[in-house]
Amino acid sequence: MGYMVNGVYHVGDDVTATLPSGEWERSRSTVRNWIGDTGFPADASRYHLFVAWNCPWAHRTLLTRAVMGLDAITVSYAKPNRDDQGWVFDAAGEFSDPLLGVRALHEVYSADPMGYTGRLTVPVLWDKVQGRMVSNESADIVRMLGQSFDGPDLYPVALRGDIDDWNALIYDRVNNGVYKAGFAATQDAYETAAWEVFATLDRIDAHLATHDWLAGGTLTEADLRLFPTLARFDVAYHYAFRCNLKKLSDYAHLWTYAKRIYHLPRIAQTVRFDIYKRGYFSASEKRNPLGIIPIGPLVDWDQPGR
Ligand SMILES: N[C@@H](CCC(=O)N[C@@H](CS)C(=O)NCC(=O)O)C(=O)O
Repeated sequence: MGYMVNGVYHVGDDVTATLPSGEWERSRSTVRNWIGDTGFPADASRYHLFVAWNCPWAHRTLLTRAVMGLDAITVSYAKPNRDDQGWVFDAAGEFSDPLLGVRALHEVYSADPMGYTGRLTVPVLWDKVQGRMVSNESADIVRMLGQSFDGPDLYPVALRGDIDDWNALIYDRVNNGVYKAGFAATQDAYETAAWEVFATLDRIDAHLATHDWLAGGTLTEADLRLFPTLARFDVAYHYAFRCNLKKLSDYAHLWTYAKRIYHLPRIAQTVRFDIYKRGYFSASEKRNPLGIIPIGPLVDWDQPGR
């Protein structure tokens, strides 16, 4: 793992992500261009995504690409396990980079003329024509892919207030909440985060008792932002991040809802349960020193949710 200063890669950790209280904090994205801005026209074929299957933030961009039918946006998938070079690629095969042929994500960041400084995160949306990054903020990528191209409206004007409220709650208490539990450095920080995860899942489950979707009567960005955490919950977070009060499959409505999304056209092809396990149970000094991957649980996503 490493970081970059003015386009130069350094091995190691520049900033500790853990606060004195033992809480864990996610770093902020800094490349925030937008499709539709000068120089970034809405032509899907000029863009490329660098992702990792296991990363939930990358997953939401893959989900948006799938739902919007944006196959013209090409994709490179990094290997599930990071090393001292960060996210890396093979020379060939499913974890190679067919676009630039890089062996590490930091080469993508250093190929950007801006001289990037910061952490080397996926996803990255890349402009093949200018040879530069459009954005490394998945929330922006989801919004701009959804809004810049023809397809279903994932952020309808009438539902924006509702969607914004769900997004804020779900980001803090669910998407990032599981990481706050999993990366907590003290008992208190872990318990606070884990209880919040389950209180929020309880609340969402209650909503879904009488609604098919989070906002309005249709699939929106809010659903696509919740789904990556649900897909990883039982196979990874339940055990690897100690979010083990309940499983997703114990929730009557949330589980049906997760399967409803999974069985929509093109969604299942964005999901790789095998890789989630490899990623979240990779060897980590603090969380899984021997890197042993558990055999279970068996989760049956095949029965469609109603
Ligand atoms: N704000 C970013 C966060 C993305 C993120 O944290 N990605 C993780 C993988 S799940 C990463 O690449 N981490 C590498 C690092 O921090 O060095 C986004 O949502 O796009």
